[in-house]
Amino acid sequence: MALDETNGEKALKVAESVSDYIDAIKINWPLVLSEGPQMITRLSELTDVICDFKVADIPNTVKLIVENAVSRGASAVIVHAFTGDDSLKAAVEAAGDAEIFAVTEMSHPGGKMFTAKHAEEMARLGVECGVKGFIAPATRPERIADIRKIIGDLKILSPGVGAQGGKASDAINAGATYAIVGRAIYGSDDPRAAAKGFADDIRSVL
Ligand code: O7M
Repeated sequence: MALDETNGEKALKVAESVSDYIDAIKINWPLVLSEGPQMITRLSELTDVICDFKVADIPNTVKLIVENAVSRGASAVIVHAFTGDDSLKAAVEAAGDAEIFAVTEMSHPGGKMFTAKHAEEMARLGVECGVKGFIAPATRPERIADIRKIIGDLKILSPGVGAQGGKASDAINAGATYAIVGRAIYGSDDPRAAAKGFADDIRSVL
């Protein structure tokens, strides 16, 4: 679940209510900026936490961000791949036993402008640099399949399900390992029922 709810109390309530239907919580800047990085630690007491900081910087800064996120309880950190091999390797080294996931093509319409053109290249680079998985768009399942051909058994986490129009089972059928769902769960009147709906949809194709 992508927990972009900015009210900390509500975020924790949603997280608790859906914890048995999800594999991990992805935390991004909206919640960290509104409630502080201690949210990473709080949520890590419930389930695995993936810090989606889309880190895009020089190796030293990447290292400092990844180390900090992992020391607060993150099981994984998401980075951009366009920064090149030295920054990607710095992320992997700084993560230690935690995982690094790299973004390939982004799920929104603007993702076609630049990221789509270099997605395969970025996937190849990520494999070479030792990342554990990739982000690929549920809004374009055929692109998940393209990335899957390059990365072998590594993980694919696929955002764009629900609010952006993608379907979790289509993403899984195309080769995704996990679907990332945000607003369609935490913004729902009944987050638990919504999470169950996505889990059922995924199970239907496993
Ligand atoms: O389900 P939503 O649309 O409410 O939320 C989707 C989440 O996935 C949100 O946290 C985005 O920042 C993130 N995301 C995308 O939507 N598209 C991308 O291409 C990449 C990500 C992402 O998670 O990157 C790591």
